[in-house]
Amino acid sequence: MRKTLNALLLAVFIAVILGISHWVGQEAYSWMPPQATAEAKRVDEIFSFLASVGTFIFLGITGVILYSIITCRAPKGDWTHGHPARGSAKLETLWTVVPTILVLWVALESFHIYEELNILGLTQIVHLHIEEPASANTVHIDGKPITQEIRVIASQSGWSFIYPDKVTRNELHLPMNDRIRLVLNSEDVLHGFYVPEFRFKQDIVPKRDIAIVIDPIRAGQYRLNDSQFSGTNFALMQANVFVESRQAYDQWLMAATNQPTLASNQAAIEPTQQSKRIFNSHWQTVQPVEPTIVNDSRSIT
Ligand SMILES: [Cu+2]
Repeated sequence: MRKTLNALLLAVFIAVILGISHWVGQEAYSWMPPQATAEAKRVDEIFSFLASVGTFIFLGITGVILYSIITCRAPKGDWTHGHPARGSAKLETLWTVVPTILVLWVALESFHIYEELNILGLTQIVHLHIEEPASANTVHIDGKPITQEIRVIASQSGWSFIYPDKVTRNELHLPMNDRIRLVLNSEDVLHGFYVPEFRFKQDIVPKRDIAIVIDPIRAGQYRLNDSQFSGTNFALMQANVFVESRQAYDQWLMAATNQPTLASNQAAIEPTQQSKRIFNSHWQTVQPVEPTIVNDSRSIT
């Protein structure tokens, strides 16, 4: 009778913590910034999965500890040592096999999603000849053609973007529901391309092209940050990112005046401002690079 009761209790306990873990996993989606790319959905799925698994393990262990405290308490005044339960092969096997399976599952699932994210890294990059009709030259990845290639140039401390029309601009505009390849490169030190809503964080290596492929799905304005400590002003190394309809994107590309202008660059402005420092340390700092000239087709070497 006692055994049946325990088995029933265990079954109910497992069902309850499974329910709670699933709920926490669903809640985990709301802990993240909005999903602005199709890739973000995939990343959030694994995050949600890990949140569920973590919750299940936490509740499972806490439940067993509470059950032991309640049911295995020594009677009042009994100060003798408890039975030294060790060397149970069944328990040891269970305790080794289950986590191993879990870790392998998470590893395989993560690798699968990583593969899907098409982070091409330092592999040989076939540059698209954008001006040619899409059907002729675009590289097909899982059936969806890449329609745009935008070069992202990082330098201490500013971003510039080279669009298919070979003009540099200091804002990243992306047509929605198109598959876009961003080719990242740095002019000086290591930088990091990071847009939280895209769930992409990609390091940028000086003088090396690294490509990532993204699929923006949510219109809006976002902020590109530098995820690497690339010098004194790395925190100021930010740029506006716009995901918009194809039509709006084309209009922006067309409308952007070709009047070469100096890009706004907070890092370049700050040293020129009157500093409010209490004392001058006389420490040398890395002078930020000159702001990029944007809307200027001459700047492409
Ligand atoms: Cu940087």
